[in-house]
Amino acid sequence: MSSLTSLDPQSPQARAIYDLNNVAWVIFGLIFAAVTGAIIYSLRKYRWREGDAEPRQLAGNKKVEIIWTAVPFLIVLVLFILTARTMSIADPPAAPEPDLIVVGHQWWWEARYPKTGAIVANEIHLPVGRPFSVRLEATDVLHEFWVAELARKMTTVPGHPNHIWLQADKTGTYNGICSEFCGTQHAWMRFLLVAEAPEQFEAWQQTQLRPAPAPTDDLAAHGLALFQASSCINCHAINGTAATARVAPDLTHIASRRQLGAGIVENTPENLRRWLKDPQVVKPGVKMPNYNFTDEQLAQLGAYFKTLQ
Ligand code: HEC
Ligand SMILES: [Cu+2]
Repeated sequence: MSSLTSLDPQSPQARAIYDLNNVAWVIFGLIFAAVTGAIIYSLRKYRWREGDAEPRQLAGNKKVEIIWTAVPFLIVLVLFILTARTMSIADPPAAPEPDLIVVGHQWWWEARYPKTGAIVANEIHLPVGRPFSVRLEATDVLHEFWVAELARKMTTVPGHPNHIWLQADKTGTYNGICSEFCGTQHAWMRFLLVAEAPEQFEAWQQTQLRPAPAPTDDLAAHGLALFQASSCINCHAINGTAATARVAPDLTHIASRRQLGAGIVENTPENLRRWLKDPQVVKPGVKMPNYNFTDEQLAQLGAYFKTLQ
């Protein structure tokens, strides 16, 4: 499990930003040293001594005025050029067709792979070492998609798609967050970004594309029936059942995911049970109602969700 830092870049895009940051700090350091040095020098050299006459006045000195206008201008110009160059590396124009569409919802992330039709939530996979063109959307309010080790931040705006490039140099799991306050559970609007070998990525995608199998045991069959009879299907989709709504996370392969509730708990049978018993206890404010299920119903739903590998 990796951390959430932009000081450990793991992609060409993130490295370009990191390098710019370092150059900027060197420039700021030199300015700080020069200004502080000049102040200390002047304080010592020109301090008032007994018998000193009034010092020579420089107001309106053309040479000095030109120098202290030109030097800051040049510094800003250098920073501007470096930034523009970084932007061309970190953020080249979007590909004509996105590889991935990520949609911010209060408070979870939907990810669609338009080239295959796979739709997942909160756990985004990506083949290692190749740039992915990502279109960013939102359904409700502003969110901000940020995988600190891999790319810049980018706001997701309802009705106005944005774009970033995502790439990971090394296989592994990277943490992502929503980085713009978006309501009660903004802090738990996290996601995992799993970079894996291309064959593994393809296999994962094929798994995600498979419809849910029909349950084979009684308990799970009751779970599916309960799911379809309750209002779950007004919000959730399970491929291969009557549920096709896109208001909430796709549950077709819920059992294959590592976390629930956009990172708030690990996806264990016990946590899933707690979630279904009362999601408001696990994630206060969450946009899913409490159904007051009985223990028997919770066991049925649990048995069914376990089959959704
Ligand atoms: C009003 C819409 C709505 C209804 C109805 C609803 N849910 Fe949800 N559900 C959500 C939302 C939104 C989330 C994601 C919340 C979050 O992470 O902030 C969610 C999350 C979940 C999760 C966790 C998924 C994940 O990947 O984190 C499960 C499991 C779940 N719902 C099951 C159910 C079941 C079972 C029912 C019916 C008994 C149901 N939901 C009814 C909106 C709904
Ligand atoms: Cu958000």
